[in-house]
Amino acid sequence: MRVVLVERRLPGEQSRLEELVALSKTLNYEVIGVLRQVRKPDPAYHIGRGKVAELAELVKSSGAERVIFSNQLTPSQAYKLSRTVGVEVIDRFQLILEIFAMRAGSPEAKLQVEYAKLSYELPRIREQVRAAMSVEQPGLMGGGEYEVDVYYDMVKRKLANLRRKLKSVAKSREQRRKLRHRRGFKLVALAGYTNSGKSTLLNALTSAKAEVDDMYFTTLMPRTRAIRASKKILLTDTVGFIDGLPPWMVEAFKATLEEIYLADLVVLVVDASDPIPEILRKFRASREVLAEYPVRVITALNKIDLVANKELKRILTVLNNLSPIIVPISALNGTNLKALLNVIRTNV
Ligand SMILES: Nc1nc2c(ncn2[C@@H]2O[C@H](COP(=O)(O)OP(=O)(O)O)[C@@H](O)[C@H]2O)c(=O)[nH]1
Ligand SMILES: [Mg+2]
Repeated sequence: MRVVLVERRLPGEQSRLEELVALSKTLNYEVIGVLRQVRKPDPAYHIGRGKVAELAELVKSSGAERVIFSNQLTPSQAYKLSRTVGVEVIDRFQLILEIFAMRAGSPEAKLQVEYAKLSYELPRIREQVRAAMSVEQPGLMGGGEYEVDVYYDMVKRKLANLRRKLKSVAKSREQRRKLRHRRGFKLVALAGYTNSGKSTLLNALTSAKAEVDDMYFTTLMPRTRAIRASKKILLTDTVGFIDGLPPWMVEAFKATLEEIYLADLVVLVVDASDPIPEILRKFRASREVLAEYPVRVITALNKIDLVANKELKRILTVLNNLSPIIVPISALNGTNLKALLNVIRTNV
């Protein structure tokens, strides 16, 4: 899908566009245009009217099928924007929810993501139905209110239903873990921030043909493959860590990390090309998430092809104080992957 990204910032505010590009790529979207504006949010369109016109023009000329805002949009802003621009307009949170939906493997994860999605979309749906009704019946104040309420109630019932189902599936998690252990496979999960190189590393350590010949794993964890060196060690990709998730999204995020709960070992992939303070911040945040799981963690310091030797030494010195096992690698160039495999083998 071809998409245009938009970001509005206050003067001095940090940009999140780089992350938005990485998130879009996770969904295989093709970013064909980017618009930026520095200003306070406009109540009606979030960006200024001139910028809206520019956006509409860009969408038209580029044939973009979707617009993704880096900022959170109110339901009415999203509705007005998509009416003016002519294609669907979503925000960062909806994009992340789509990634979660793609990544959700277990029944629990699927339900959690659906629940978060519906909760977020409920006010948006209300806005759309209401606007559609008032267009059909101009001048009729409060027209369509009844239909809006019927629809709203239906979604709410669906949410209540999902809550009930969630309670019952949570129990089966422990059973799945036990079942997996009895099969004699070892499971290694790749964790880390979006764009750190998890998928690249998965591809480097496994061959595309080595799909796991076991229905249990292929249905529960679609991105799980046997590593080349050993058929009994399975490697699985997980959803990337993302900064600044709102509280209502946290359950859905955790549910999509199910593989980590099931894993015997986690390889935390860290992007060495980030500035050192950023490496440290992400490393600490990742360890905090992982601390909730009863699983051993080793660190793969990735993209070392992008840093000078001296810089690499500094990073290793800093991280060595925080993590006992760190393996510097380049997933892209295949550097030091044998060493990583050895460390994996001795730690599963
Ligand atoms: N230079 C360099 N780039 C890498 C390396 N590993 C991954 N990348 C690039 O980093 C980007 C994100 O990689 P990806 O595997 O999709 O990250 P994920 O979001 O963690 O799955 C891609 O453009 C990769 O080509 C590496 O070792 N060196
Ligand atoms: Mg990936």
